Amino acid sequence: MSTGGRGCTLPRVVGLETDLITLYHCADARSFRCLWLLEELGLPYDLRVLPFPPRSKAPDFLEVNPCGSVPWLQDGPVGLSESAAILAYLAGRHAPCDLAVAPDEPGYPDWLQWLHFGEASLTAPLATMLRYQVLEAPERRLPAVVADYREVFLSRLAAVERVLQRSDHLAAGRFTAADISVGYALMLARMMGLQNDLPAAVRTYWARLTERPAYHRAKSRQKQAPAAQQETRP
Ligand SMILES: N[C@@H](CCC(=O)N[C@@H](CS)C(=O)NCC(=O)O)C(=O)O
Repeated sequence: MSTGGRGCTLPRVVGLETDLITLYHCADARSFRCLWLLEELGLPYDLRVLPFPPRSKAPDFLEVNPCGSVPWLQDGPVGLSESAAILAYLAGRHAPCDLAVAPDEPGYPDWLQWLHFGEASLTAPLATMLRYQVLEAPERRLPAVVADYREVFLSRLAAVERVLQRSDHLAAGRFTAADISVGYALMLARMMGLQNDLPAAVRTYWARLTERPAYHRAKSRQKQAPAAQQETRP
């Protein structure tokens, strides 16, 4: 049993502790969430940075993750491909546990909500925008779809703003993996030029998140990959 960190008495699976965690990643893709969390946790890990999109530029990766998407986290026999699930898994299983919120803490429902909101409600519309604004060939780009999903993203951000007007963090009154999940969506939104559309409380929150040393370590770690892997974006 691990006893480090707040409320952390989670059982560990025999065999996992000795295996080096491997994270398959593309620069600034959703797998950045997992990279950031690994840096927050201070765990040793092996980072494999792939060119984007891996399904065409690193086809061998399909043998690891048949979906061809990043992240892919390998921890001994455990393989996971959903970034929010990976955050919950790592934060719950690897001490210190302040980055997770335990089921018996009052902030647990909020933690689950924002952990998943960051991906399902915020990043999904941004990914649609990115596809039809940047990734598709010019003749397949759809400005109307981009405009619609921009509105969807901004309207959903109002829910985040409401929480941040009364709290510095999204759950349990402390920095947790839920902040990483939503924080990544804000990072992507800024990369897509939406920084001036973010509400004031959200901008202040983002500035606070980027003060975290682990965020900067994650940014710098992904740059240490070979130059050939740096040329692409999600
Ligand atoms: N819901 C998944 C989405 C994973 C995903 O779509 N990742 C993108 C990068 S941000 C990707 O790998 N796209 C390339 C592809 O699917 O071929 C998550 O949260 O991890």
